[in-house]
Amino acid sequence: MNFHEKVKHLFQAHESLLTKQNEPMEHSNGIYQRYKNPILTAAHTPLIWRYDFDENDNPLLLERIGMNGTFNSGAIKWNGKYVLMVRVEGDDRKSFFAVAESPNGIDNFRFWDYPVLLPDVSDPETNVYDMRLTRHEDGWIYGLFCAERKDSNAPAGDLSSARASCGIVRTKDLKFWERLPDLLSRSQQRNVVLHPEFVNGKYALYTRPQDGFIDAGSGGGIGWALIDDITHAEVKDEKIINFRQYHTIKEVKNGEGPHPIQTPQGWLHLAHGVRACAAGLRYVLYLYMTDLQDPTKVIAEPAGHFMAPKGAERLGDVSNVLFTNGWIADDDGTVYIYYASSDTRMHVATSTIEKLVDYCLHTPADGGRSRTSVESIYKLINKNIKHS
Ligand code: BGC
Ligand code: BMA
Repeated sequence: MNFHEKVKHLFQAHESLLTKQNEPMEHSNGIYQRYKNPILTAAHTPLIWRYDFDENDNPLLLERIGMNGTFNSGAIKWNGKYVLMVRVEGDDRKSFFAVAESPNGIDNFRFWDYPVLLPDVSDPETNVYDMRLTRHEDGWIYGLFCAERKDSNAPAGDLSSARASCGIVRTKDLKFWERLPDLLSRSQQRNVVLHPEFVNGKYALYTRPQDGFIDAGSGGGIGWALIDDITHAEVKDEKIINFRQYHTIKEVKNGEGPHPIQTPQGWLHLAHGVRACAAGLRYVLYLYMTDLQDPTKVIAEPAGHFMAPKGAERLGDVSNVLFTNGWIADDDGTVYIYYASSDTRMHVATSTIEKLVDYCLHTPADGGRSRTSVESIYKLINKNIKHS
């Protein structure tokens, strides 16, 4: 094959991957529907990011810049399209953000030609990831993400200690991004999410205070903080609204996923919970609901996980991880849950607001003990078996 044939071949294969139809999986628990194919993988990234197509400069047609993974995406419905703000990670372990859009939310996702070139702040970060998009009632679309820097206090030779803080950008068109100063906070912050509405006239953030870069330490769970000025955002008072708990799926860490969806019965939240086991950290997704009038008050929380890594999802760069920071609620009540598996690829699952609320309100809560779990099963059996 000559150079031009090889190029043609590459583009044809890429195009057939991008246009591959997705199908629902056969099994569903009724609550949500998984789909067969991942919606975005490293192979979906544009060829023009990776290859130099100038025959003089790249006669062997080698890939020049490798892409390692596409995961942890923010999501928004934009001009009738399902738009993801994808965490793309290169082979160099640097993550960056890139927009991909689909006409139907389940397949045909396609990256825009250029990834996002984030403006810098005065203390430039090393790495960025996990952007949450919020269309706020102030008229801006905000992107909150984790900005990571090497820990300058780490002892010499420790090249892993880092500090996580929350970076903030905003836009009106998803193209031009204005960078605001990072969130000021006493503790490290990853997984910060902007609530879509003002609360008491202030911006409201879901936070996740933690003592160290990896360890939550005294950080009790998902927090809540009101912010006076988003252009100089500072966490002054923070209260924990969703606690970590012994012997649950969120014993070690938890964090808000995308911003909650407003429903007639309350705010519907999607989050991740982490526990430690011999195989490392296990990340699963869970749901909870808070009061419409008082979004800091939890009104329902089913026991256990809503989704956990399954089958091929279990394996990847950081195995045994499901993570989410994006979902889209359509006008007809359909919910598109965009989740990543094992820090490697993106998937979609669909549900409806009605089903997710029903799941939250009618799944037994965690009683905290094996015995209470059996009691929940007894209740159900007794309903099902009519004793005469
Ligand atoms: C990685 C993240 C990870 C974090 C904590 C970062 O360096 O990029 O994916 O969540 O470390 O382990
Ligand atoms: C975290 C997250 C994600 C990642 C997960 C598992 O702390 O912020 O970036 O998916 O770890 O590695």
